[in-house]
Amino acid sequence: MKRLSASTSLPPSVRKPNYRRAGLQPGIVHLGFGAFHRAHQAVYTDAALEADFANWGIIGVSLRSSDMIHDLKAQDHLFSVASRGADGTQIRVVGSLVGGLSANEEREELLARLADPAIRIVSMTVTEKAYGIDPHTGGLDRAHPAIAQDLATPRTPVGVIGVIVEGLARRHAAGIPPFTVLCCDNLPSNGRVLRRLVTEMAAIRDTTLAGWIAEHGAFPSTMVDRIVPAATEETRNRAMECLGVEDRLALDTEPFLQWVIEDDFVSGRPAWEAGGALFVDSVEPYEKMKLRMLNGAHSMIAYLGQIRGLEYVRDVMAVSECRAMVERYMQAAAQTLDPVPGIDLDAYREQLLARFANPTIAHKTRQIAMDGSQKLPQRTFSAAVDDLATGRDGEVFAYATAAWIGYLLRAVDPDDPRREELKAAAAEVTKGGDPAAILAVPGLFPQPLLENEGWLDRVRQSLHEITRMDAR
Ligand code: CS2
Repeated sequence: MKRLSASTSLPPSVRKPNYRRAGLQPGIVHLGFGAFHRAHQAVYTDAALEADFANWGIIGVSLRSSDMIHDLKAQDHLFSVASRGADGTQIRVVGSLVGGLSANEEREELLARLADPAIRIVSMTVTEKAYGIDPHTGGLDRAHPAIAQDLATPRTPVGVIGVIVEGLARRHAAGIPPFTVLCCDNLPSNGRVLRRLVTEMAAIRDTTLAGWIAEHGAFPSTMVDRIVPAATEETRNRAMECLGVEDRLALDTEPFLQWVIEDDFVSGRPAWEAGGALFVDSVEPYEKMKLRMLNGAHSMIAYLGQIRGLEYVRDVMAVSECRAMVERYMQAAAQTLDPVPGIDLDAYREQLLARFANPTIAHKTRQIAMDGSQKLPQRTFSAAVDDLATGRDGEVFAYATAAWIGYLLRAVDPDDPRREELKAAAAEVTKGGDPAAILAVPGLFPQPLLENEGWLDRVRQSLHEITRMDAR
């Protein structure tokens, strides 16, 4: 079967890059070339290049497996994104990628690129667990495997922070301005978090380097949103039917997409507003809204789905008592927020409910259920703390917490970087029937929750309910 390439003649219904792609030079290195990046930042950059052509091509980097990079290179860096919703399906072939690197196979090429003055932005989507954040301090976790390795051998880094610091060190040594570091993961104040991790690691190497980064670097915070299920054989087969050629990087996603960015870049940026990106002074209110209302509800749906044997988010939304719980969750989460400029939270909630129920999107509850220890603190526990602080009872957050614990009790091997601790704690809970052992896992639950007997009781009661339901 022929592969998608620059010479493929695509059907007229497929939207193609409408700019001089052959002349496009790289300006961005993106770490974490996965599905989310392809359906989000790559699409926004495609729109920016169409509206205002400049050298902002993206080099996609995989820090772990190299398969997708091989596929990218074999397809002239092209791939398709199908947005599927009530109005049917729209397919777009994205042209904003101009290169691909596998960090394992091409580490030196990657570091040379990061030191190239043409690269002005380094963006990333590497998931929460990759950063090595110490849950107690919010700073660098020196025990995190990649952090430990990159502190020992900083010139051949393997982790995201080590790669950024070595890239910046080379630029500093060569007298080149730093690149802007653009974090696109679901972390609160992600730019601020990144600035701290990068300067902390740099300071361990060389305080002059750290001072230079602190003074001249930029780490804008961003809020990113688009539901992008992991691609399956079915995705690729459907893409083949629509394109007439094979696309191993094809994706299905929803029509909705959103990007809110702090406009703080060292050496310019693409005209992402052409794709609908919103530039603001402070991303925090948007980020909090999305983490608590979307991601928090998403995690609860994932655990309820896993417990009830429901494969997709849409299946959970089709169970009326689950849907009602999700709606209550979103309402309670909204009550913990300050007003978000330009956003009506009721309308936002209604839109989320419709997005989760989208019948054409097959988003696996198993995919969202992973890495709970890295996700729930900012999605659920911080909202519970704020809810209790205003005199409310934190009930839905207790229920969501119990759903996670219920999932841990039945999961044989939860997909989580802290799986060993969680498995040991879950075994204790199974023995004694009280969730205390999970609540005691260090650095997970904020102190105000652990000190609130009423809330802890609610977690216990909900866990009883949930495990009874499980038994049924
Ligand atoms: C999800 C997110 O997997 C998860 O944890 O909650 O990936 C979610 O789909 C995105 O943040 C939506 O923008």
